[in-house]
Formats: sequence, structure tokens, C-alpha cells
Amino acid sequence: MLDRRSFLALSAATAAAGGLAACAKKSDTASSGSSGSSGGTITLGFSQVGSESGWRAANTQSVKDAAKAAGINLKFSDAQQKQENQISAIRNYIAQKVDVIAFSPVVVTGWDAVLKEAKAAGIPVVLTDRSVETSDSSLYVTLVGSDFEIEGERAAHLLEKVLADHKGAVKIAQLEGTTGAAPAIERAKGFKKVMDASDPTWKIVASQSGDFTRAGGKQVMAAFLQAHSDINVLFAHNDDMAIGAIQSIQAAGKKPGTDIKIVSIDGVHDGFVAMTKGQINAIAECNPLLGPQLMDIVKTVHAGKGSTLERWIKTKEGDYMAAQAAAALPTRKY
Ligand code: GZL
Repeated sequence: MLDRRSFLALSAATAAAGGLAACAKKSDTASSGSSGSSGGTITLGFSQVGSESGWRAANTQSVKDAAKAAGINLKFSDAQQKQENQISAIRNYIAQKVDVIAFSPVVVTGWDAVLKEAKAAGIPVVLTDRSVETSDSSLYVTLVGSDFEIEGERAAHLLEKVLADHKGAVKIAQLEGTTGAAPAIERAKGFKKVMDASDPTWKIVASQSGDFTRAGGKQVMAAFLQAHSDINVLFAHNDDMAIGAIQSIQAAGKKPGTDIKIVSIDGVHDGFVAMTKGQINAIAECNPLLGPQLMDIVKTVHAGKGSTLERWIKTKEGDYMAAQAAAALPTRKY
């Protein structure tokens, strides 16, 4: 199976043709005014994963604020982390003849049928945040979002820095994101790639999904600690699960950030606060503020110029050690 990077690299040409066709058909319809747009206003149908984390809340706000600023009529739905809800929301947008559909797919598989329906209706689709696995790359025009595999690699390199003075075994617990979701699959892959190449004494002794939620992180970490008293590192696929896990670590009479070093991904406000308290040792940022880029993409696609876009528009993001958190916190945008 193609991994995400090679898949995306291979799909550019077909997508350009397919995307162009969809846009051309849509823009033809758009000019006849029979689409969701009233006059010059573009109507965007957006299906959001849910409201599972601080990252998601910031991402939702960014999309809503950017649509308003761009004068785009936004139809927004929250799928509560259920793929069937996203599929029905996309079908509703097709029925309403919106001009463009955008969504963050909760998991990577199971989208071909509904995306083929959007293509048949001449409605171009833009992916935000997370990717899909499909053999038909004309089913969406572009993806705007982070490289999750690189984020996993970055988290492992941050852990190398956190463990610079560490002596002895490294027993890692991994809190995975939502099962089947691109960030969960790829962050685990990137982390393991660096781990295997860097230090053979590192061992992942427990790994399970906490579904990107605080409750999930707390519950799974409690179970980890029951089964493995020797855990001295936690790698969490997002800050919310790390924050939930901190409660279980403390309940077990251990000091988060000291007895159990913690590296996480996202960089939400509460993650930075936990770093200022020394409870999280480092965070690889994942930027949720995709709204403005998404609206620019929507306007380009609606104008029939989707083929001019890169197949994957990556977001810029940084890495933070706990020592940098206090200085960074006041100007953080999420
Ligand atoms: C990543 C995003 C993930 C975040 C989580 O781009 O899809 O989903 O890392 C969120 O916090 O729930």
C-alpha cells in the first residue's frame, strides 16, 4: 500500500485533471447560478470531526472566523467523531448544491462512495487537517494540513533532548490518537522510525488509543500504570490525552515531567501551561489555524483554478521545550 507521502506525490497529475474537470463543471454550473451560491457569495459546506480536543476547538474557531472574514457563506456540521455523521453531512451539502465541500476526515478509509457522489454533482472537495486513503486521486482537489509522520519524528527528537542526561532503561507508554485516523497512524510511524534508528534501549512497553480526549488519556494511562510500574516516559499523540494522563500519574503517586517524562503533540494553551509547571517536558506543535488558508483555497477552487494548487499544502509549525513555554505563552494564538 502506498504510504501517504508517495501516494500524494503520485496523485498530482490525475488530481489536476480530475480536479479541473470537477471545477470546470462546477464553475459552468456556478455561472448559471444554479449552485449553492447566491450572486457572488460562495457557499462552503464544512464537516468537522467533532469537538474532542483543544486543538479541534481552535481549528473550528479558525474556520468560522476565516469564513466570516472572507465573506464566504459557511454551512458547518460537527460529526461527534463519527464517520457516518460526516458522510451524511456531505450528502446534505450535495443536496443543497453548495459550491465547495471541505472536511477533516475522522479516519482515512471509507470515503470513495460519498466523494464520487460529490464529483458526480460537480462539487469540488477540499481536505483539511487529515487525509484519506483513496485510489482515485481526482476525488479531492487538495489537502491543507500538517505532516503527521514528521510530527512523530519531531516528538522523538524532542524526547532525545529530554533524555539527554537520563541513565538507564527507557520504558515508553504511547497514548495513540483515534484508531484509523491519519494523525494516529502517522505519528506512531514517525516516532518509531526515529526510535528504531536512535537508541536501542528505548522500548514501547504499552500503546493504546485514548481517542485524542482527556478522558481517554486519563483512563488508558491509569491502566498502563497498573500493568507497568516501570514506565518512565509517556509519548502522547496530543496534549489533551497528556493532560488526562497527568491526572492518573499523580493519582499513582508519581510526578509527571519528573518520574515520568512527557512529550506530546499539538501545543494548545493548556499544553503550554502544563509545560510551565514542568508536567510536560516538550511539545511538537501541530497548527490548527487552517481557516485563512482554507478560504483562499475555496476561492481558488470555485474560480476553476484548483489545478494550480499543490496537492498537499503543508502548515508551518515549531517545537517547544518546557523551558521556552513561559516566554511563548503570552503570544500564543490558540
Ligand atoms: C491533528 C488533528 C488531531 C490533533 C488532536 O491535525 O487531526 O485531532 O492532534 C485532534 O488534538 O483531536
